[in-house]
Amino acid sequence: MEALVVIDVQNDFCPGGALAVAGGDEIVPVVNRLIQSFDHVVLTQDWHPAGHSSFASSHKGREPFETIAMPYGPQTLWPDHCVQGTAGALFHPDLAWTKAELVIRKGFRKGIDSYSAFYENDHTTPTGLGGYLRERGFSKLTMVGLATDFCVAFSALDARRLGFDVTVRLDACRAIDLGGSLAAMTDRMREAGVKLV
Ligand code: VGL
Ligand code: ZN
Repeated sequence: MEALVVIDVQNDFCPGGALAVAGGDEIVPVVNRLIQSFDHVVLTQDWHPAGHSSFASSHKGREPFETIAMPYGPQTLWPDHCVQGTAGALFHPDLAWTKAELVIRKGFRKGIDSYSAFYENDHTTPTGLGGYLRERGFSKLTMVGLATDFCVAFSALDARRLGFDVTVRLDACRAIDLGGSLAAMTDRMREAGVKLV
């Protein structure tokens, strides 16, 4: 069984948003066509409390896009984004989300970020998505969304680690590309056996 996993197609990751990904809104019609063509669709939603530890504003003297050491490893700092209950955290208004069978929220613990839809950034705290998909009998995942080199890539790598067959549709993704992150994460995905199409 096969599912489409739509990652973080939210206002703050689209032009005009707090952490805008270039061309982020361009994927919406492409993602909508994929949603139509799949029998099963799952969405993720980046969902941070105000004052989240991944926000540069939570660290005195730090600027967005710097990296700091957190107890669980290096963490890139971001502008405040996808704050729970704000307009920026909502799905893009044109995203055809009604068909989704599950919306999984991530990044809701103040002290740890979660790029991956499967594990928080300590790479050990599960979100529950792996168990959900396995229990429902899904073995094949297609992933799309924002951003290619962060939440999509870490989700795809974890899904491979959990034994799923994973395809990333790059035409339905856009990247942040911070310090070569797109090339680095594309290589890591390919090495892990993610099909990039
Ligand atoms: C994301 C940075 C911070 C993403 C989420 O969805 O790729 N990136 N939070
Ligand atoms: Zn985030």
